[in-house]
Amino acid sequence: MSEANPLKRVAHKVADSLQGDGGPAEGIPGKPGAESPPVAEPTEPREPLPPKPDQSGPETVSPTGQPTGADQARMAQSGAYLTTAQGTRLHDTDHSLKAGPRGPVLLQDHHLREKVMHFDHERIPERVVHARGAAAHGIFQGYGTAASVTKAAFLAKDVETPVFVRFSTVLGSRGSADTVRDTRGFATKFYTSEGVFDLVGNNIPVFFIQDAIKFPDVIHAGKPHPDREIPQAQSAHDTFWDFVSLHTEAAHHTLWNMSDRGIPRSYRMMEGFGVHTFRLVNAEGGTTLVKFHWKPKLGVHSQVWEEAQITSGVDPDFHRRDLADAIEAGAYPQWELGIQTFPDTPEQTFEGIDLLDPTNIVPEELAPVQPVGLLTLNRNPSNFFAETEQVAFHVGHLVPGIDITDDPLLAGRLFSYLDTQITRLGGPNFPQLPINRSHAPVNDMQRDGMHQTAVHRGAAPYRPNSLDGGCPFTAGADMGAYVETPVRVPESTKVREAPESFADHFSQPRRFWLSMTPVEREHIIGAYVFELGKCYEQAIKERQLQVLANIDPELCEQVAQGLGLPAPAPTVPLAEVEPSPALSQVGRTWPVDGRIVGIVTGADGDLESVRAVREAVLNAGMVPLVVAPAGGTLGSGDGGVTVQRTYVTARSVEFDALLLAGIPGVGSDAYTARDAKSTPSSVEPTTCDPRVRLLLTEAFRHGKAIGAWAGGKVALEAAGVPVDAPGVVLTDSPTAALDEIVRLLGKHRVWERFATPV
Ligand code: HDE
Repeated sequence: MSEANPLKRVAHKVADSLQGDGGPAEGIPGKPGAESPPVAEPTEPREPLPPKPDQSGPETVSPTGQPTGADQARMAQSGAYLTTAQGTRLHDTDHSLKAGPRGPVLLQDHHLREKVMHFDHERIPERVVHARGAAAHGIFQGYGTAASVTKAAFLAKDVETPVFVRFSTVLGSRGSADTVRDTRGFATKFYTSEGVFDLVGNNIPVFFIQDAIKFPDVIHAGKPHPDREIPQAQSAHDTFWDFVSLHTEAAHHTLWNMSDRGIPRSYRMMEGFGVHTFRLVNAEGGTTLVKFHWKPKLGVHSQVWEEAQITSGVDPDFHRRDLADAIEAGAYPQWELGIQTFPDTPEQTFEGIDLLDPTNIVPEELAPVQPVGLLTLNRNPSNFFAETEQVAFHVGHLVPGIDITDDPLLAGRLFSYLDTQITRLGGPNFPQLPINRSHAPVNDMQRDGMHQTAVHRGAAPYRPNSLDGGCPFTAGADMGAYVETPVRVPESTKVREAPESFADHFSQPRRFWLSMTPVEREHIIGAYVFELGKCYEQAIKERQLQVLANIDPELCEQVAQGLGLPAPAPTVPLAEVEPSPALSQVGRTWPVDGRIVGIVTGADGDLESVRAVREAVLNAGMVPLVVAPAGGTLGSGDGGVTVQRTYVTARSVEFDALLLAGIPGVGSDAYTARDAKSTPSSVEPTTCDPRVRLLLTEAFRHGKAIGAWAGGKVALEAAGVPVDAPGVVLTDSPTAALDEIVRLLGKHRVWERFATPV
């Protein structure tokens, strides 16, 4: 890779931004080791700072029709003097007004009351589902390849549309951990020239239920038990498995959750799916049924279960941090938007698959995903509350060229997303919040209501009128109006029933199971054994085993064995389905950009090789993190290397691969007598610090590549890592080790290391 390679620059920046606790932060005032003096609290008022560009909302025009710049400048915290909410300058905000320094606080302290009153109301209700999330701004660029099936302007060739994307877990509260086993939300707001389009999808292409009327039930079952409010952000409990074993339509989604898809490595490495079938409309009025897909440029990768569990404790913000760090460093994550297209026939089926059933996928081998545009996330939010928390998605935010189908799950969502904002955002005016504002001019005749910020003009907010010159007028389809597709509604009778085709609950999960490689199946079995093993009720475990038997007897047998229960026989004929290799995450090679490589060294480590390998990692577009016994700098002067993690702060889950530079731990100052006491007697304590041994054994168990040279072999042996195991690279030189590590990382994990080989 050449010097000019932007990835190299990016990796350097990531490495710098991940300084962590490692001592001198060059150039950062106030940090030890920096050249400039520590920053003192400013005492003199300065000229008011200009508003930060990223503090203004994404909109170009306010609901009043005024440019919003001035308004935003007022709201941004950019002036020199502290004021009350009414703009009056304050002279003290640290002391309440009292009758003497030791006397009672006076009720007349209007500043105290205003300040505390506002604080008391800072929280809003968290989302009833998808409460925990992280988001980023970006750009979507249309390829123009969808022109024959949709007239949507933002999909036209080279059209650039600003977007805001929020990723989330479903079950956990706002403060829950990122790496729990769960479905992930993948919601995108496109600020198109024709109004806002929201694609509110998940990282799993199917859903638990076929009808929205069951949504409260499935969520009640998945959320913590109502008496003790435990467990948090988990599906491993009785009520969840009670519900899904009684509603066998959930078998497919649940199987995806139990697969590696339920524990993504990073938001940047997840697919996204619109789930429902949508209807696209072209300029001539022709319609096509489609399923939306997001394909990550970095590939689809996951953690392993033990790694995810450790991460939940070590770094509950793992995914949030990963996304923000990557964007801050300029390693912008990218996804291609793709569509699977199907003829819009009255049956709305494709190759026998009911397109209105959201528990179904259509294998990519039958309907290839055709790329229609590129999403790049390139800016972090500047205010979590104003943007990530206040963003309000809605499946009914549609633009001309994109229409809905009669999927009964989608129908319920069309109600729910507007409704929920009334509670969460306090009224009907949430479209006026900066993050939600359309970039197309808004002229909607909606008036008043809680939190109205617009000062509407005109005397006649109704149509038709003669007082406001007849404005506003409605437009035709040829003028960019959204016109519902005139779809024929079948003649029918009012019933509470599902179509017969919705009754097949097992052939689709069976296809997923058959498409998995042996190692992925092993992970799925482990996940079921874990989750059902956490249930107390025997009847629930037995009922779920019956579901598994109907998917695949081998899957059922293995899980039953883990639970110590007999495996039931299938109660339905096993479906004859072809596997879909596209569903497997194993077997392909992906870019290694932004992968984190830990370079572990000891106090007496080989500084030369640390330097060389660090440079080589950067040049490969990855992020090196130097791990040493203590923080600070290794070596001195120009050749000094900053330590980013110490033996105390490093944990294997942060690294995609490890390199051992020298013999970690020998002679280390940090290796104290206290540590020695906890060292198992069978291991010679002077050969390797126990924390390095933990790093190595975990990385090894989790299928991560490990490179070593010179004395590194001693550390591996001390940790009990077999030096001839797959993915353990022992070479003469650091750079040779790295070449092999890059090759291994392209496959994400050393899959051969798991008990069941690929
Ligand atoms: Fe949602 N869902 N959902 N959902 N959903 C919400 O809307 C709902 C479903 C999804 O980052 C809520 O603003 C119903 C499928 C995402 O802000 C709520 C049904 C899919 C997000 C709601 C579903 C999703 C939500 C809660 C069954 C994938 C987070 C807060 C019919 C295609 C959006 C909010 C964000 C959020 C209702 C099923 C995705 C209550 C009734 C299927 C990514 O309105």
